Amino acid sequence: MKDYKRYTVTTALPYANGPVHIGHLAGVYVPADIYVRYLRSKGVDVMFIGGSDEHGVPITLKARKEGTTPQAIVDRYHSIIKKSFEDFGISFDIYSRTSSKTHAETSSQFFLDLYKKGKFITKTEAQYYDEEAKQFLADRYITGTCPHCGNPKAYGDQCEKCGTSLSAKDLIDPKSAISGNVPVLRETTHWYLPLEDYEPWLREWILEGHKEWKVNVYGQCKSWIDAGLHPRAVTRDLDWGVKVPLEEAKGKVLYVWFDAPIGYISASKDLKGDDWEKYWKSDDTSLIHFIGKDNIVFHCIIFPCMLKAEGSYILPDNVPAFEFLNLEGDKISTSRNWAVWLHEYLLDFPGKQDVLRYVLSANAPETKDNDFTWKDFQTKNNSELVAIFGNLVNRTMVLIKKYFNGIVPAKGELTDVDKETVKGISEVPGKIAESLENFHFRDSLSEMMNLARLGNKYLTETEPWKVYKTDPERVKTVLNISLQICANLAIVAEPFLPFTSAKLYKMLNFGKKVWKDAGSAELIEAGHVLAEPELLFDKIEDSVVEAQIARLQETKRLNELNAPIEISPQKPETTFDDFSKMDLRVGKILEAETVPKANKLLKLLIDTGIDKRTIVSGIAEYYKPEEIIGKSVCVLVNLAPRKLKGVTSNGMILMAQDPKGGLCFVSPVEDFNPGSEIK
Ligand code: B3M
Ligand code: ZN
Repeated sequence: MKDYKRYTVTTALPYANGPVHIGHLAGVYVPADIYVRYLRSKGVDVMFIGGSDEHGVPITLKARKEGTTPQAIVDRYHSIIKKSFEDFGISFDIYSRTSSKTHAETSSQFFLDLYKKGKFITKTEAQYYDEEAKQFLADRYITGTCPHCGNPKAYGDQCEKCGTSLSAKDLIDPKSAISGNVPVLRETTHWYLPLEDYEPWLREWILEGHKEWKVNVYGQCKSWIDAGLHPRAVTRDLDWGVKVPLEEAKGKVLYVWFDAPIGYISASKDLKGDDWEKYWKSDDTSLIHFIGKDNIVFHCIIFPCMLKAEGSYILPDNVPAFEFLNLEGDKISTSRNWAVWLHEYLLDFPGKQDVLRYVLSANAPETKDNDFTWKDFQTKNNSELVAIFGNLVNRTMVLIKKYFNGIVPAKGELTDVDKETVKGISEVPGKIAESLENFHFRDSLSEMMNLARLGNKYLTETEPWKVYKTDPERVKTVLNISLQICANLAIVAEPFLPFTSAKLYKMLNFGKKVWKDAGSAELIEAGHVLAEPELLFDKIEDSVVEAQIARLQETKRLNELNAPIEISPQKPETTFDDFSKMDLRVGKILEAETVPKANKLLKLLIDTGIDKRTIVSGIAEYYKPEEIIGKSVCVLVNLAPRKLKGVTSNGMILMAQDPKGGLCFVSPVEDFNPGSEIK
């Protein structure tokens, strides 16, 4: 790690069009928070920036869908997101928002500066326009088929299926996301940053100068640069966003990806006042962006080109972008509600922030996509946090209370095991630090847990609970050393498990220490009085995770029911007379049984109101006989009798097709008496 005087650490600003889920946490906020807490513990001057991205089409689309204003949407989600981050212990120095006044000023000034320096070009071009909505269709306002992978739901700026960044005119069969209409082309003028001018510089700065960046990040940058860079529009014809500060740009706003990263700067101004500049313009500051992999190009190419064009800013020193976290084997999706939402987790698991922080760090999608499952969540809690970390602390605290009344005993002469353990303690902080400084969060977490493992191994080998009967002096040394391990854990676990660390400090009755104190076996003096032992973690029962799994299964069921279906063409016209020849009645199922040698059929006895008759229906795959008795159904009663597998069927039950090709009854909403007519 180079010796920087200070750090500016930013996290991608989540769009305020929905709450935050575990994918966001695992890929951005948890690792960033770990990193920042570690730096603070080292005594480094660090500024930790977060905030909501409140502009852009995702917000206006959501508002339109809900029949409300973009402002109402961002107000709602900004407060949910901000509060859930706070409750989860993401320790931002400021959590700002891009609808703030400072941001409007900062971003429009930034645009003006580049404009005055002649850094933009303008282009007048035909762009898609929705004549009904009277609006240009930027970015997500237009959907169509991706030319690369054939995904029929690609957006005008990106295909979420194959990850390719697109421009609206690449889409096959474009449609307006507002009206569904086929758009027309209309001329409009926009301001562009000519990225191609920066290519030689980008090659030198990234491809030559930042070979240490993560492989996925470096690789994406290289393929962008090698594919050839093009002018990038920085304005849009929209009415939600930061107004373009030029007379000739009425009705235009800054492109959301132009204003959003400037949000990091605006937030810094709000936080630091006049002192903000050294965090952005001083070479002894390290700028680090934590982001997900879909944001790499914006943070590694476009924003740096903006900063370079302006000229007085530092550039990112590293951009540790993460891959994606899946949930129970499926891609997390806001629209399909396939997610674990942070604000809901906090309600369902009060006081268990650290369990989720732990599981997400252990499964951090550092180098490849990874999967979160509730079973794994339970296992990591029960067999790691409870059985390793919690167990060490609990045994140590309880034994000191039992044998020494909660007063820390003094060490005597050290045996070989003791010496080895003390040496082990001294090595841990360095190992954790090295991994953290290289953004290897999973390794650093397991080094932290190795300290707890060391403690458990030590207790197992020294067996103080047995030895006490014969040699209480020896037990003093053992418990002193294992308590020193607990004290070390309070320090080194803090970045990962801040709530647990705080509890542990309290139990140890121990003033807060810093990173450089860790590694010592002399942290707590003999004679020090401990507070009451408490459990740090408790077991998560099967029923708790099963409830979460059941909830996801219900989501999946609903998604399948609402899945888009192939619509068959309308049949040729019929007449009212033809229709009224059919005698349709409400009927009640009185009996149901399977038909021998016909696994698709059920033989039903139906009360039609007119009579009680047998109808054979091809529904055995969808219903069990016993579950349908007593159900009201719709029956075509005057259908000519037919013989099916030897049984005569006197009518037909009406069925609706479900999206998976299955069938379900069409039933009257209220439970009418059999015989009532259907017209
Ligand atoms: N809001 C995109 C996203 O949430 C965007 C990040 C902005 S960071 C300046 O993926
Ligand atoms: Zn695609």
